Amino acid sequence: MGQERNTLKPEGHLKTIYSDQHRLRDAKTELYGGELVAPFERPSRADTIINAVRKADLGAIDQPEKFSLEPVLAVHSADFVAFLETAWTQWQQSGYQGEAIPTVWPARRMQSRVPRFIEGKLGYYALAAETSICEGTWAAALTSKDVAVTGAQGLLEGEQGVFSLCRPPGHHAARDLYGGYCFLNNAAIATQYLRDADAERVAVLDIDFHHGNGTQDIFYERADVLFCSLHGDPDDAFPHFLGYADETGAGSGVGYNRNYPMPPGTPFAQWRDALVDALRHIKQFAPQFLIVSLGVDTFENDPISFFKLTTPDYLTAGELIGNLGIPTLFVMEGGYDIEEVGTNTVNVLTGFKAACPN
Ligand code: SP5
Ligand code: ZN
Repeated sequence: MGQERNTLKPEGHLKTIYSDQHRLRDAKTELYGGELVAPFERPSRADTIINAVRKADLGAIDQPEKFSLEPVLAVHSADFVAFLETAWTQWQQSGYQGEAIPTVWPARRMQSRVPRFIEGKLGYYALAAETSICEGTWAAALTSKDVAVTGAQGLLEGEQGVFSLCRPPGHHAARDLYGGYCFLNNAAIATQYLRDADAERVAVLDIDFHHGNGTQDIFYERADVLFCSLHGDPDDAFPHFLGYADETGAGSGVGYNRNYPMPPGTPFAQWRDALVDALRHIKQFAPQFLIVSLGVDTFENDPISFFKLTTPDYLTAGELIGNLGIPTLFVMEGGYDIEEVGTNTVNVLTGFKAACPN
């Protein structure tokens, strides 16, 4: 394995989709602990990851193709997309000097109308205030979506494993909500794209430290998409208002949503048991494709999270996923320890590749 670079899908290859357009998302501020700090979700994350991918020689690294808004509008509302597209311009026109941060929300017993003024709009569409909107945010989000859809296209063309190095991440973005560093839900867009192609059933496994509230929300009433998420207990961890174990789906989607919330200090052994259980349900569901929302903020040194996974644990996690033998798209989500984010991410992919050659 390793040095092959031809177009014939050499054994053990795992294609990566990447664009340096992610750098257009370079906010100066994140509201954290009552201060405006440099964002944890920063361009150097993706730079570190792509360097680790190159070093590991996993397979070809391709540019994304450009897709229209059609796959986006299959999971997000048109008014939300129009808001994201113009939010920065509207904010600037209002005369504010800083980055766009919401300050007011449609809280309990208030109205759910979309206000005219940008400050009201921000609160209407935001699920959290830490994610500043700035110049370039929308352009980067669009490219991140292209990276995900190009990866999904790879699965349709017969790839067994593809890594979409998306940035900004996506799993907190719901049908009409942004926040948690996310704008468009790349994993959900890729999932729906596969459904609209020839897949009857698609499973989404979310192993980012945070609950994938956006992805859960988008597919909550559907039996054709199984969503499983391992994450910090929302009692203690962001996004706090979704991700409990009793959220099992609604309507025809009952039984097709599984949450595995875990407490502060959770070690790999406990996390692995949850992963094995989720994988058992995914196997039973027998999907044509698996989407993995891949965050490595479960790492022991992650600055904003509280699980205790170590670098070699990610190899095991990748192997367990690869043992399923299902064509898999890895979509990058979180992971904020800049030192190890590349190695930890590549370890998941390497473990997958070893378990699931070809
Ligand atoms: C994609 C992704 O990983 N998004 C995460 C967004 C989390 N944003 C809010 C973080 C608040 C963290 N508070 C942690 C306190 C630890 N001392
Ligand atoms: Zn996360």
